[in-house]
Amino acid sequence: LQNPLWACAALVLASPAVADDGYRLWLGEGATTQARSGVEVRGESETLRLAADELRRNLPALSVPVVVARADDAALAGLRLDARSLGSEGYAVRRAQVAGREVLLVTGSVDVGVLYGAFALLRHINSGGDIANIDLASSPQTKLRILNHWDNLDGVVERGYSGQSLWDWWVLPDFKDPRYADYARANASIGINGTVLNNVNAKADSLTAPYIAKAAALADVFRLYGIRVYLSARFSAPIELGGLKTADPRDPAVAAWWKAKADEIYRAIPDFGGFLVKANSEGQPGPRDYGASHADGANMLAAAVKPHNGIVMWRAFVYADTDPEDRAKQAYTEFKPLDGSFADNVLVQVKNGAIDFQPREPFHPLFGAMPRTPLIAEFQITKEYLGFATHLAYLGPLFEEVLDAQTGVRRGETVASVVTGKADGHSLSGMAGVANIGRDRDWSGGTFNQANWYVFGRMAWDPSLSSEAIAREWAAQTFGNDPVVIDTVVAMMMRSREAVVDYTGPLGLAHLFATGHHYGPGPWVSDLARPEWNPVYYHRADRQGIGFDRTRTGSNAVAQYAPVLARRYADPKTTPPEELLWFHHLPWDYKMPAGNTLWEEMVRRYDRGVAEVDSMRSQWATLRPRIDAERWTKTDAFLGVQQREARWWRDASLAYWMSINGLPLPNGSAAPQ
Ligand code: GCW
Repeated sequence: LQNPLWACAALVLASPAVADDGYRLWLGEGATTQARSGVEVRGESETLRLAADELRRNLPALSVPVVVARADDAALAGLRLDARSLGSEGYAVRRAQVAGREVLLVTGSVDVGVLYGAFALLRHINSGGDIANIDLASSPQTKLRILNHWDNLDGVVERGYSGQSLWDWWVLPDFKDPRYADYARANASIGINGTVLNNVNAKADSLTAPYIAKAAALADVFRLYGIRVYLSARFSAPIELGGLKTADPRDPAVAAWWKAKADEIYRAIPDFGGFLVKANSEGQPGPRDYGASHADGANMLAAAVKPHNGIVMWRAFVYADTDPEDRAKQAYTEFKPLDGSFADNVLVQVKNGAIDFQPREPFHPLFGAMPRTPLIAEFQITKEYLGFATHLAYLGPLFEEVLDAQTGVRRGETVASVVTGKADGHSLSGMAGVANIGRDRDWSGGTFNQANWYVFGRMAWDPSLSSEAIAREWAAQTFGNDPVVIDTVVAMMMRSREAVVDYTGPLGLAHLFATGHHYGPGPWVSDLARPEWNPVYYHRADRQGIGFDRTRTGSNAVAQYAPVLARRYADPKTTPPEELLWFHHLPWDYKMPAGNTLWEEMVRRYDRGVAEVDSMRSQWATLRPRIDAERWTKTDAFLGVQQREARWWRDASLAYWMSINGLPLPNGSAAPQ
């Protein structure tokens, strides 16, 4: 071992895995040294070829040949595959006799379904599955599985924590970065089929000819992976670009301008998906500026894209600085009466909760309240309120909690059943996720953030999948099939979001963040011009108590839920502790079910959150010999940041609460006295 070469070799042998900079995401090692399986493609299609290439590159040697074909291929006629039972984009992977040979068949009703099948097979193998009795079949439960990029045309990503925008507008459309295909491939591997390229805080420029050409270049790359391009539309564009005096949706000249604009876009992008609109919210223009309704605005745009089979996703995230009503109530108040008045190619896009992507919110009361309108649920994958890219917070349990919530409208009706369209028989349905993707080498600013992109796609495909099962598949594909790594990583992930809730805002507290950037604690902030932007608006703490009274004695937001839930939320005794202070203003010495006081319980939870982060870091430390140095080190450093900042959150918050309630720290608290 004197020879430096030997020393090198010894180091390589000792290291658990090849260096991994995270670029390959969950798409695995991809470089096995075994002989490749024979993969045969039937049919001429770029997408089928991509599916076959994926398998050639990434499948280990198998005992049978693999056949990649669409379900309507003549050679599969004898198999009596029912294309309809595969669903419109579904797949099947199973052993079959094709042209007299025993093969492993990867099929789907359409080309992209076959590609989804190829990825399902890889997921199965990489999670330790075998092919002896393989029988995978699935079809998506929602029609639109769509990323929302809050990417500005200058490259800045609003609420993005992983670098500049992936879209290099400057050199598009001439240069198509090969990374765009990698992006599309990653999305296809989890079933995502749409992407809104630009920020909902939209600039009209994105609808000019040069930007349409750039979007078309991206669409050309994404199309092969089954991904459609959409654009956020600025409602006042007819004024800014068209020189009109108004953007009033009832003005025929305005409607004509949008129609011509839609036609222009469709000439460049024949399968353009449609528009996403943020109107009359946080300073964005909209139909309300002219006394027209949100339905008037949405329907006018819907008419423009209708001849091309386009859709409009119209956001319900509205609240006005002029409205003294509880912010949590405003979207419902505005949209519920419009149910039934939207065109059939409009979806109303509703955030998971009524305020704004907090670490925990009760589900949005609009779910279940607009049966005649397809609702698309909007989740935030980027962690604006959960510690940006550094804090580890797996969002699967958050998505799952919302999707599984009973609306109380009808027996068995859940948010998921509304979002899939099943509850009310809508064929349009979908889930939108605000992307956490940027130009960082590892795409999402850290390995565990990739899991949030992953779980969004998987749950949009099938909201009944469990967040834990998805965490397991992600971990196996990301780190390899070492059971110790998988068990440890999954255990860390599954408790991580609750830890963030505990140290930032336990018991249903919300919006306590430092204002503007939303990083770190700021429950004391009270000086912003708009009252509902100040944390004090949300917690309402005083010497006697804390919490937002949303019962009849307060804003009565509880009445926006179905009666069975409204009753439950009206009484602190029947409100889940996790949502207690969201709905109630309670005295500091309110008795909790366990017999301790509200104050004692709050402190206990802050401490619990801090302890959980300590435990995540020591669990991660045990994995050091089993994970490549590059990814291990970055996560370890991030967990160090999170340990420090969980304490910052707890200590600053408690010091502030104590300055209001005058109470001492309960015995046994780990917080500094
Ligand atoms: O969460 C808030 C963000 C804004 C965002 C807005 C929205 C795009 O702080 O940055 O704007 O929500 O969803 O429209």
